[in-house]
Amino acid sequence: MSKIQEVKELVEAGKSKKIAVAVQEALDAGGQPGEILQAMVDSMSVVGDKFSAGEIFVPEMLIAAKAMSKGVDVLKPLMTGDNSASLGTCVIGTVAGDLHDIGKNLVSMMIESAGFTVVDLGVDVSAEKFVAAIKENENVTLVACSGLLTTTMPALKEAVATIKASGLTGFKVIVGGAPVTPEFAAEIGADGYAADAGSASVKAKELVK
Ligand code: B1M
Repeated sequence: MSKIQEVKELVEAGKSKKIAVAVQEALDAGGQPGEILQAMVDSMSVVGDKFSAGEIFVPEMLIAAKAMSKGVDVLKPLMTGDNSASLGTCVIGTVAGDLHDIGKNLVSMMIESAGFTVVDLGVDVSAEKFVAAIKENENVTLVACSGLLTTTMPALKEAVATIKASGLTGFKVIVGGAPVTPEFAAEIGADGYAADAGSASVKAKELVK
């Protein structure tokens, strides 16, 4: 079995204690960080499919997520690149009612590497908390809201509406997450949308230029 395949299987099985070593071994065997990350993202899709099929339940999803996060920790220093540019501060969070943070953390990592200072509010972030963070932090040029559940899409809408209605200026709002479409992003008044972490960093730079 290739080292990358091993990483994939360890994430699916939620083996968080073994994952850091396996990711390092995959790197040592010549695997590229992006390729190893993609393997872990693919594993989470498999986990999601198994959950949908009733083959696994929430605890198994949770341990797979923990394993993936530990694997990402090993890759992070290799993926953040040159962040000497200063594009201001990005306030990021997963919206109210939503506890999914892996995608948000990847977006955060890529946005940081694009040259933003990132203030990560975590998960289950209320619209008011986004607004408070924009007020509390200096030079906020970007607000990034993530949502992974169809049931929290209204919370995304509320976050964008509350941020826009706050009267605060000087920043753009980007939204994303699996159920979000460019049409939905436009409909709720977001300034930008991205489908994945890589395109989020490209869009982020575009928005603040
Ligand atoms: Co949940 N979950 N989950 N879950 N979970 C999904 C999302 C689901 C699709 C699984 C399924 O049914 N197949 C489903 C949602 C269905 C729907 O809404 N249509 C689901 C469900 C139903 C639930 C619960 C309701 C289950 C329950 O309790 N019965 C519950 C809800 C809890 C809550 O949030 N209130 C729940 C709970 C959980 C765990 C806590 C156990 C765990 C999350 C742990 C954690 O994140 N720390 C979990 C997990 C792990 C998943 C799956 C398996 C994996 C998510 C993930 O990390 N993917 C997921 C199935 C799946 O995704 N196929 C599933 C990998 C990650 C890299 O991708 O997050 O999509 P993703 O991020 C991408 C893009 O979306 C995008 O870029 C990222 C990187 O490329 N992106 C952005 C994300 N944010 C962005 C922001 C941007 C731009 C792009 O700009 C700001």
